[in-house]
Amino acid sequence: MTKQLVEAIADLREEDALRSTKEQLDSGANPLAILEDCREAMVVVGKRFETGQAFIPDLIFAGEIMREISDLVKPRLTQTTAQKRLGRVVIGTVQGDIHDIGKDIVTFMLDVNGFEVKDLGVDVPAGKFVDAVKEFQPQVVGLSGFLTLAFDSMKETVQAIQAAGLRDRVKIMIGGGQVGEEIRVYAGADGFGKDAIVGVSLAKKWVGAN
Ligand code: B12
Repeated sequence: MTKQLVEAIADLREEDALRSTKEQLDSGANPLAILEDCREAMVVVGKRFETGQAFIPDLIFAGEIMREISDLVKPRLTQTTAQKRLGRVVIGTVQGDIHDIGKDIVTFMLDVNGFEVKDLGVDVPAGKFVDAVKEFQPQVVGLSGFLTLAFDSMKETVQAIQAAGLRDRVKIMIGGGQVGEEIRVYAGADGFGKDAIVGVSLAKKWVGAN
């Protein structure tokens, strides 16, 4: 982890953060390590928000900095990854939740690793996932959510897919913030990913590409 980058993002020093990112990329740093630093910084911002040291505009600004950094990092990832189409994934942030920075990273990583990805966006109702499974015929569904209330939406989405008779056709992975094994069991999903890399590994395993 690069302390300098984590601190620059956490302190909302946009120019310093972007400069540090460019310097690291130019000196051959691992792009994934830079994204991990961003996530670390977001945790710091989140803690400051919890303790009243940061406010909503700060969260928004931190999100913008993170997005700008992702845009710088993405082209470096594309150069090193596969082009083949391994399978189809439907992904979205579940109903009631609009956090999409992590979901967008997962979407991008799946795409550059050879998956065809249909991104349904944010605040996606269960029925919209069901419709997308029918139309797009994915092998994998990815549910993202950061808020505690997203856990119920994830569960409802899995149940809706089951009620539509489609559960046997798809593997479902969840991710975002606090999601772990306990939430996976609660939601009735097949797997969870603590980051985008795990998401890609799960999807590859499920389509038999590992
Ligand atoms: C940026 C941010 C925002 C931005 C979001 C911008 C955007 N476009 O996404 C804005 C300002 C809009 C926002 C709004 C709110 N936020 Co906010 N936000 C954050 C913050 C600071 C960072 C989140 C983030 O982007 N992290 C970086 C990404 C890269 O990490 P990630 O999402 O975890 O994704 C990675 C993995 O989890 C995984 N992954 C993610 N999805 C998936 C999916 C699959 C299938 C897989 C396999 C993997 C996977 O891969 C990703 C990449 O490695 C967090 C604090 C924190 N702890 O991080 C609070 C936080 C999530 N927010 C919080 C809150 C309370 C809110 C608000 C309710 C505030 C309010 N009072 O209005 C609203 C909610 C609006 C809503 N309905 O959703 C709380 C949530 C508390 C809770 N447990 O419910 C947090 C934890 C802050 C806090 N400590 O209080 N927020």
